Amino acid sequence: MTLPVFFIPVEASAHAGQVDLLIWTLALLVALLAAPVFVLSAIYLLRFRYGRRADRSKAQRGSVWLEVSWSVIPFLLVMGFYVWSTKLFFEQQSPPDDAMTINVVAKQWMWKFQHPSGTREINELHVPLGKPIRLTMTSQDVIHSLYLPALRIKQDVLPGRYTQEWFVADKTGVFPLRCAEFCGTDHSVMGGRLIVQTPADFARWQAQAGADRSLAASGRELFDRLGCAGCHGSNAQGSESPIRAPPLVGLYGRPVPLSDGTFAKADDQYIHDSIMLPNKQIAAGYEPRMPPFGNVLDEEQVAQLEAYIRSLGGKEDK
Ligand code: HEC
Ligand SMILES: [Cu+2]
Repeated sequence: MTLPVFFIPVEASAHAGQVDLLIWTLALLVALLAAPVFVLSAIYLLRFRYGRRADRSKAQRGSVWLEVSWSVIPFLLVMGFYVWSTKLFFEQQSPPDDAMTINVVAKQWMWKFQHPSGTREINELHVPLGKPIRLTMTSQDVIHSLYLPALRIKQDVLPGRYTQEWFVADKTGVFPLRCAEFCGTDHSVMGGRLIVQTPADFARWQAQAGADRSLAASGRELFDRLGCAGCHGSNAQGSESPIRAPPLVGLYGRPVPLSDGTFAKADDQYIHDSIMLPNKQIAAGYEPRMPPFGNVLDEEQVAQLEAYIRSLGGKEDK
């Protein structure tokens, strides 16, 4: 429900329409509740002002029913909005399983995007119409926030941690993309464009943008180049020498027993931390002998290694 109001951005997803409907309904309700208060205040202020000879003999002493109703009715209304907005919030937290994952790395002062096909772009994000897209985001330096006004979504992007947001764009076109968290000198120009294309146009763009090597293939190449294979085995099957390291095949999405007796789920965050800060969580039955790669790799490379490890099996990734 886009009202023709100049300061409201266009809606480019069904979610955007739902957010607007919520906000407009809330605004309307507040206006309906506030209007009588202001109007009656003004009338009474004039009518019973000092020195005016109005009839003050029939002053109300209060009414239990009135008081109860103006407490209970707004309470129920507010609870209704609470349920409504919470439902929207949870929908926005849970991307569907068939979502396409695009990795986002924020840094002072640009946005970098990596598609599963391997295509990379800076400050521009091309997506196909009608397909669920999940953005897995992290920062190379300070806190940023990825804001897509046309989709009514905004999420902080933190160093050392993954956050996500997802959407299904339902309108082709070019929409603004912004950083919404003050992040230094050039924060104000840290933005770009979201470009929503029909699936055919998107495929054409991807072909000419040179998707020569998938994210997972780049990860595989890094895996060999960085010597991960030396410990984890050439196909990440695990090895006994020189240092015994766990196999990474089938790791993704699985619960991993840790040396302190607890379990961790091998999600993107776990794999990220296993590479960058290996001593944070030690796999049970192994020595903490893996060197930290936190100073060696940037976030884009970690995303490639993760894509490779995901491709080795475990939970499907599309
Ligand atoms: C010197 C040997 C060595 C090298 C090199 C090495 N690792 Fe490891 N890795 C280990 C050991 C030992 C463990 C188990 C102990 C731990 O959890 O830290 C491990 C654990 C892991 C885990 C967690 C596995 C699980 O089952 O919980 C991942 C993921 C991983 N490594 C990825 C990598 C990647 C990617 C690289 C290359 C950038 C790499 N490793 C390089 C030895 C190594
Ligand atoms: Cu920023």
